[in-house]
Amino acid sequence: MTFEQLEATYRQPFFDLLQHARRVHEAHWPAQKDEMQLCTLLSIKTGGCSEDCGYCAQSAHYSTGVKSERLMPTDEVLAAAQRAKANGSTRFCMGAAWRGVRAGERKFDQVLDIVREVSRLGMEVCVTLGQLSPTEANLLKEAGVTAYNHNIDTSPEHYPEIVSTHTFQDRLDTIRAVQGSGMALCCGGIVGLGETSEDRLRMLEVLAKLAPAPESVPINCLMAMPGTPLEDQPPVDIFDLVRLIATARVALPRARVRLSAGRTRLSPEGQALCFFAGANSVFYGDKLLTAANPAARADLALLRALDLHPSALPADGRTAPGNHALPAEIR
Ligand code: SAM
Ligand code: DTB
Ligand code: SF4
Repeated sequence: MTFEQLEATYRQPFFDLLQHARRVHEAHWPAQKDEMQLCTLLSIKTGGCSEDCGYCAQSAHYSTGVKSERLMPTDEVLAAAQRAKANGSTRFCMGAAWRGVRAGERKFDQVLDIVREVSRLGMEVCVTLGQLSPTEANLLKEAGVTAYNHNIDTSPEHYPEIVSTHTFQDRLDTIRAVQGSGMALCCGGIVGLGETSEDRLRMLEVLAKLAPAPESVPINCLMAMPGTPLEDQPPVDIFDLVRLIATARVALPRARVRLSAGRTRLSPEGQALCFFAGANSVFYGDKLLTAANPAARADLALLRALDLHPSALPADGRTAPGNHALPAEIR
C-alpha cells in the first residue's frame, strides 16, 4: 500500500474503518478469526545495554533502577519455557539487552544452546538479540529459532530523535539478514514516543513494503519508564491506537498483529476494540521484559468474555504457515 492509501484507510470514519479491518481479518483468518495467540516473554539478559533508545529502561545511558544482569543459564530458561507452555502459550520469546550478537562469541553460543533446548518443546521460538548479520541469522535458524524480533520502532524520520547509537538503516540491515535466513520476521514499533500520526503511518508504510511481509507485527504502546528521556510522555489515545491497528490489519492482512507493551494502561473495552480491529496476539504472563503486563487470570477472563479462544499448538508439530518445521522428534 502506498502512503496515500494508508492515510485514506486510517482517516475513514471510525466505524467504517473498523468494519473494513474486520472484513479483511475475516477474509484472511477464516478458521482463526476468533483466536488469540498467547506469547510469553522472558528477558534472558536484562539491563546494561550500550544503546541509548530513549524509551528503554535497559539502556546503560539512563538511571532507571534496572540492574545489569548476566545471561540466564539454559536450565532456568528451559524451566520458564516449560511453564509458559503449561500455561497455554504457543510462542516463547526471549529478549536480550544487547546492541547485537556475533558468531564465535561465548554469549552467542550460549544462546544457540538455549534455543536448541527450548525448540524441543514445540512452541514457536522467537528471539530478540539486537543486530545481527546473515551468519548469525543462519545459525539461529539452524538451532531452531522460528522468528526473530527486530522492530523499526517508529518512522525513519523520527528514529534519530529516539536513538543516536545506531541508525534506522542498521535496523533494516538486520531485518534483511533475518529474512535471508528463512526465519520469520517479527517487526513492529512503539506508539507514544512523541511522533505524529504521519510518523505512525510512515512506520506502517515501511512494514508493508517489506518483502516478504513480516509474519508478526507488534504494536507497543510506550511504557513511560522512570529515568528515561521519555518518562513524561502522555499515554496514547485509545481511538488513535485502534485506528492504527485497523490500518495495520488492512495493510498486512496475514500478519499476526500483536497488541504488545502497554496493555496495563488499556481498559478491557479498549482492548476489545483493538481485537475487533485486528489484533490477534498478545503477550501473556504477568511480566514483559522489565515492565508489568496484565495478570494472566485477567487476560483469560477477558478472552472468555469476548468469546475468543487461545490458539492451540498445531497438531502436526508445525508452527504458523510458512514457518520453520520443528525437529522430527516432536512432530
Ligand atoms: N535489544 C534488542 C533490540 O533493541 O532490538 C531487543 C530487546 S528490545 C527491549 C525489544 C523491543 O522492545 C524494542 O524494539 C521496543 O519496541 C520494545 N520496548 C522496549 N522498551 C519499551 C517500552 N518502555 N515501551 C514499549 N516498548 C518498549
Ligand atoms: C516487542 O515488540 N515488545 C516486547 C518484545 N517485542 C521483545 C518487549 C516489550 C518491552 C516493554 C518494556 C519492558 O518490559 O521493559
Ligand atoms: Fe538496548 Fe534494545 Fe533497549 Fe535499545 S531497546 S537500549 S538496543 S535493550
